[in-house]
Amino acid sequence: MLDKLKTIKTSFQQDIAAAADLEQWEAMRVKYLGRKSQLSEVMSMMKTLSAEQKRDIGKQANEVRLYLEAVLEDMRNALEAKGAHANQIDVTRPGVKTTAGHLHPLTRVEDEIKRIFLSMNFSVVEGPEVETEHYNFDALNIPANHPAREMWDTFWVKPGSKTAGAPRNLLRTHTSPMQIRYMEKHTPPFQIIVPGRVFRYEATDASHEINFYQMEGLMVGPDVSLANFKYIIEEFFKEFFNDPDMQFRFRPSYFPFVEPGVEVDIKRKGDSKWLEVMGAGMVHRNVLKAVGYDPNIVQGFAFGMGTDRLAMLKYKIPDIRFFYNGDLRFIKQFKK
Ligand code: FA5
Repeated sequence: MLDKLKTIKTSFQQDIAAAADLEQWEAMRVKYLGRKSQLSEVMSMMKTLSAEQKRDIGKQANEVRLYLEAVLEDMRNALEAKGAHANQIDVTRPGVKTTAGHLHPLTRVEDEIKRIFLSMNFSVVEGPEVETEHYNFDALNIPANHPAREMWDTFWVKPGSKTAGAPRNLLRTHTSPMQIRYMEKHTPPFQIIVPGRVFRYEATDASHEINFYQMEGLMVGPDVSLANFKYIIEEFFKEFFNDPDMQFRFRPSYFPFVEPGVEVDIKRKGDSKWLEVMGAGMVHRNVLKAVGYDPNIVQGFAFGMGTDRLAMLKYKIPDIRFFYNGDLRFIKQFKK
């Protein structure tokens, strides 16, 4: 047994010199100190020995074990130090360029619109995308069966079993419901814009999506007039398109929640045609009354523009669907 212990030690000394990495070190540890090692075989044979032999051989076996452990420990420290060194960063190597993300063009345009209106003392508020029929239509002077509902092809939300019989929900077809929600809770004077996503159940083409963005505007107070609207909206467009000489046309139009209603067209430097950019008008008396205002004391204007359409005009984008198809070759062109 003593011989065996000696052999273990010498063969360990030869083997260990060859351990070049932590993996080989681990194999070595298992071979010499593991449960199936020769050393543990010697240990397990001890019970067959006399008490005297046990003391003597036990002592020697223990010494060998301590020796193996100490050498292995030193070896591991050395290998780890070497490994750590190998992982150090070589600062002289050429760097790998990191690619940072950037804002989607629609977000940029929305931010720009907000910036201009904030500078004119408007506040930004937002509303829910799933709306009730009441806010999207009825409260906006568009009762059920009113032919004007045809103007907004609607995605209706299927009522759940718990909501059966409750008023119908829908995906808002415009940001105008927020006019009502805001007026119900606030007292004029105020001026707000409402950015947001809207949905329409219609066929898509180069200028129509089923999901797009609008920017609503609402200003209410004593003596707010169409002339105020004209001034504010002209200031906005001149700044947005950076074109102080652009031309404007205010055409009569119809939306049930405004009276009179107008459609705004613009013609920028270099444009050959008039471009339609928004619907607007003076808030209808019925709408003011329905939210508890006295239309003889406060008046207001409201407008709604298509954020996507403005982005298309600003960046000369021929097809609205580019915004939504996730093609990075398109999106990446809008890196600042
Ligand atoms: C409205 O949605 C009214 N709520 C606007 C309004 C607000 C009028 C306040 C008066 C007072 P209209 O359906 O025209 O109106 O839509 C407004 C704008 O949204 C359009 O001028 C257009 O720029 C954009 N738009 C409409 N349909 C689509 C579509 N399918 N895809 C992309 N943009 C659209």
